[in-house]
Amino acid sequence: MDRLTTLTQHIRDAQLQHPGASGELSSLLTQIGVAGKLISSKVNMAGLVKIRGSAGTTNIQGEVQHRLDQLAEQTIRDVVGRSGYVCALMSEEEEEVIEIDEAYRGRYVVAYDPLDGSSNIDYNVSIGTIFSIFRKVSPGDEVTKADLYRCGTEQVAAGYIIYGSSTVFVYTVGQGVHGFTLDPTVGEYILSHEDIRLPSACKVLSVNTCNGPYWSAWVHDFLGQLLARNDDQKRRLTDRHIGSLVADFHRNLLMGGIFLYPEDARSPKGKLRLMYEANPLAFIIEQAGGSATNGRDRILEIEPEWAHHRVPLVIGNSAEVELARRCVLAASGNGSSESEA
Ligand code: AHM
Ligand code: MG
Repeated sequence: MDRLTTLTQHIRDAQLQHPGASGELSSLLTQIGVAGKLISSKVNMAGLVKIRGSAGTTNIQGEVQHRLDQLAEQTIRDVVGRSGYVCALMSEEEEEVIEIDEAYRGRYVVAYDPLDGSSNIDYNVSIGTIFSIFRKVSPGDEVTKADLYRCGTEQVAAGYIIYGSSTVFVYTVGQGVHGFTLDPTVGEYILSHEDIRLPSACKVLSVNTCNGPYWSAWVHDFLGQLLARNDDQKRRLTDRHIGSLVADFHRNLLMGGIFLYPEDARSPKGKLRLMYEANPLAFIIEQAGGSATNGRDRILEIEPEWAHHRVPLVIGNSAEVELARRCVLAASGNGSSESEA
């Protein structure tokens, strides 16, 4: 019989490779898993108790907050914020950085999107929680800018929990990417996707094509080159787009594919947020053998200006990410995009 591995065991085994480690990061990841279980149960109850619909408020991004967004936010604050392992939280739902009370203060900073895929929340479509973890760098108890606004290369862990047909926790601490499916009958995450590697062929294209009228020329060039791979003999690429980044990313990670949300006339700086959407997924995709760019730079090397810094995002198979970069360069008059990936 195959041996069973729980999330807690897996995190502890990873920690054994760092004998000097305090175990706090392992415990923090476990607590994020607990928050994920609580959010998962609320998501599953959404049609049964009155937690669907708009909360009648908007967040810092001007987006409508759903009641489930707020429940997920409160759950993370209660579980992770009082875990004793974090000194600050940065949430999509909160304009300001949340400094943790002295009594609970620990050594880590967590940036998170409590419930990604807001536009799908009320329609039984997959949504998820995304998180990124940094270690506090400045001495003393005070949380400084140097602790908060860091490049993605400094992340010590990142992951997401997807609430789909099952609930899956995916994480990396820089030793590969691993996925665990929640067994709801016992409330435990069980290893189901060990050492995920991005398939070498890019089979899926995920983009909101209704933004076409607002795109820059390079996006049309890029998509034209991708679509030209299909001919009457063979469909090499197919379109799959959910509209929940976390779900689109998860499917592409397992199938091989490219997701893009480029800058456009409506969102000149891009729509997605660096610290709690692009950075954690970029860490994961690189660990799985892929890449992520804003069209010019590696996502993980972009310096955030603030918690809600937005970036264009192209993420997935490296050859296609590189093709996107060439299209951007060609559009700015610096080379040709033509030698296809
Ligand atoms: P959210 O964090 O408020 O849900 O916003 C981010 C979401 C992503 O999950 C998704 O890729 C994108 O917004 C969809 O945006 P659009 O509706 O413009 O296509
Ligand atoms: Mg989001």
